[in-house]
Amino acid sequence: MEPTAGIGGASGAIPIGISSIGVGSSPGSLSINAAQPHSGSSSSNTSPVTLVSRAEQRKAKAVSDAIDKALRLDRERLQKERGAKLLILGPSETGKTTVLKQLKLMYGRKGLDVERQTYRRVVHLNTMKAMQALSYGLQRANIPLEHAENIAHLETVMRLEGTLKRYSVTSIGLANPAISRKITDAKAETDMFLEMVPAIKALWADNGIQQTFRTVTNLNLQDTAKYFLESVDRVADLNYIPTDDDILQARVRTLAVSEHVFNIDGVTYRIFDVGGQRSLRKYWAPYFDDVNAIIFMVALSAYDQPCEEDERLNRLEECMALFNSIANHKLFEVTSFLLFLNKIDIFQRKLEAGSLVMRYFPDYRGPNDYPSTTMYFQYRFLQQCKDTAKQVYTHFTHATDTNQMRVIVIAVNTIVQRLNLQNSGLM
Ligand SMILES: Nc1nc2c(ncn2[C@@H]2O[C@H](COP(=O)(O)OP(=O)(O)OP(=O)(O)O)[C@@H](O)[C@H]2O)c(=O)[nH]1
Ligand SMILES: [Mg+2]
Repeated sequence: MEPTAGIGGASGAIPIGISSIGVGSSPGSLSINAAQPHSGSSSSNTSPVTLVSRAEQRKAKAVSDAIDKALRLDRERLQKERGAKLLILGPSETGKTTVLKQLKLMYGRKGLDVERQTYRRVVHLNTMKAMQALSYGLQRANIPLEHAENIAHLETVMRLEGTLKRYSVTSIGLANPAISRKITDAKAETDMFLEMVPAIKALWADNGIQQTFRTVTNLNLQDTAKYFLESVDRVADLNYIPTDDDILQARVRTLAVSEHVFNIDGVTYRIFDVGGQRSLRKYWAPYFDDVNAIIFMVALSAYDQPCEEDERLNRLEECMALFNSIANHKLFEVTSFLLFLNKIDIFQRKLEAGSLVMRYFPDYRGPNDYPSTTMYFQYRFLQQCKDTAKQVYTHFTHATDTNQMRVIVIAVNTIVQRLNLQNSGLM
């Protein structure tokens, strides 16, 4: 926050000089100082000394007003030019890019139009991967297919493993040739999807796959699998164009840090989206300077899932450890923290289905309901901050829900603006 501190220092220096010629010394207060050296002289006193003094006072005030105005304009220009720098951090699959998509929808000039066509392929890949994961799950759990004729379909889907791997590492707008090489063949991808459609539809309608979906855990299934599997006819249409909701639901791993500029109610934000996988976290550090605010994303629904990179670790425990290292980082001492406890829709569904939080967090002894369990997790996260005075603003979010996110973004903007003003000495 170097420039901000600089601004504060400059504004502190001006009134001292002015006060020496008789103007109030508190920054921003430019009233004529009542305790002047010539105190005692009444307004009817017309001695030349007083007249000169009054003229000087008026002049001093005019100068001080002009300086003050110039400073204010300078501060505003600087803030506008630089914008508030905001990082969206957190582990993989917690919803960072989804929040960014919502910001594009709400404040971007073109919404999600720029990427709309590209997401057609992402939706197709997400749908194929979802059915592939279910087919493997069914085999592993020895669940029989309801209709024997679907065995051929199952084999078709499972044969795709190698091909899908080649196509499945996708990230939009990447400059990395090793990765972009894998996603260049859009037509082949679409053809592959269209060939698969009959198999996907037949299998999704089969009770064996439905049972797998409901009962088998650790399927490595995306949260949005059901959404796309129920939309196969629509997304397989030759004229299919992804809707905003499709794009919000679609999953693409972020591999490179990207910067996006938004104007939110008159404030410019430079927002950085990062890749959350462990191997990508080393690329975060170069962006840690002069950060005004951090949104730290947590997938609350991951409380019963193992960590992707280390099966022995609980995903939420790993997320807490990451929050600990970010929240206590020396470069973020004056950074505002916004903690988004996300995916509350899935979290709530899991609780309603009878999944016990204390099975994964044995120290939790409270009731297995939404208010108590969310309070517990919020407490666990806030406990990670060593500086107990540090303000962390928590929001329980459903990042794919545009209406909920709109309200939250407005609240976040208000908080960031207020804290920014405080830090720059404007409040
Ligand atoms: N149901 C539900 N799905 C969500 C929510 N937030 C995000 N998702 C979905 O979760 C998946 C992962 O979200 P992303 O935004 O790509 O996750 P990320 O944190 O950017 O992941 P990386 O880029 O790998 O770091 C996407 O399919 C989203 O649609 C939520 O609140 N509820
Ligand atoms: Mg992402």
